[in-house]
Amino acid sequence: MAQFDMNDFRLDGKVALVTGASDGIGFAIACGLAKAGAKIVFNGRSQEKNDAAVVRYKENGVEAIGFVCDVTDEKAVQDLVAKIEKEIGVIDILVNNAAIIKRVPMIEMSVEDFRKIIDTDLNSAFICSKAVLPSMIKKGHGKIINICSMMSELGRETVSAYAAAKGGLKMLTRNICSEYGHANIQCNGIGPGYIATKQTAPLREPQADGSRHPFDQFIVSKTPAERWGVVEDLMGPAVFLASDASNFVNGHILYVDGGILAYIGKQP
Ligand code: NAP
Ligand code: GCO
Repeated sequence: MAQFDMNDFRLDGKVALVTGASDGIGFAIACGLAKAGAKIVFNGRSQEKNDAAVVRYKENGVEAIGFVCDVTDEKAVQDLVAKIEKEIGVIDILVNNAAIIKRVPMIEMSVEDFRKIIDTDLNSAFICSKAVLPSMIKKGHGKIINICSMMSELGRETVSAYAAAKGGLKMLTRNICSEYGHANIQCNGIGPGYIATKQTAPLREPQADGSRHPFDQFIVSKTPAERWGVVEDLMGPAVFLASDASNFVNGHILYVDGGILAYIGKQP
């Protein structure tokens, strides 16, 4: 039997594109992949945010290259991928991380907002994956990691579009696996639980009287780990799914949620 090799977790020489990685979960995942040896390319919509991110990457010991590119714009994504392939190399690892959320009751949500969220959180993963797959297939391997959500499994008030997109992203993950597994492409998802980032800041804001936000208390009581996740919690799972150590893991959603999905909730 072949010896188990810890180097299978290494990503030396691999090129990783992490979308929407100027901050938050994408930034942390990119740092994790870089620590494992990958070359990091990221994108965001703002040059200013990208420039600030490059400085923060440097402070974390990571040489990242940032591009302005809107993931909902197919032509811009195709051009970006062609540029990366020409100047840096074929993308070995794609992390579809960019997303937006709008919390509003469904009957008050405009169809324009609903479409924009589906476009950013779901269609973008189709656009980016479609752009990188041909070269991955030619090269004979590839890793696509889709950043899913608790809302890939659960609903809740005010997040209809986001939940629809993240549920769809779970199935896009399984479909990419089904369609391209034969070409040695692994497409998996990471489903973060509730993670302390700007996206969830409004849910953690202290109340006027200084007490904790009710949603903050709700999440801590719903989570067996009894805390919010931090972005660093996503680094190890992302490295695993980007590495050869997970070459027979395909179409899987790895929930990194402190146990939320396993738990019925605190008894009264
Ligand atoms: P975040 O800080 O808002 O990060 C999202 C990033 O996406 C932003 O930095 C934004 O960058 C980028 N982005 C948005 N629209 C874009 C577009 N059209 N083109 C390119 N980039 C775009 O949120 P986060 O909490 O880190 O979330 C990251 C991912 O994890 C998302 O997929 C989110 O749904 C998922 N997630 C988050 C949590 C959580 O609790 N925080 C839990 C589960 C899943 P620019 O503004 O620079 O464009
Ligand atoms: C919300 C949150 C969630 C999280 C995350 C959960 O309003 O319920 O923003 O959707 O961000 O995706 O996994």
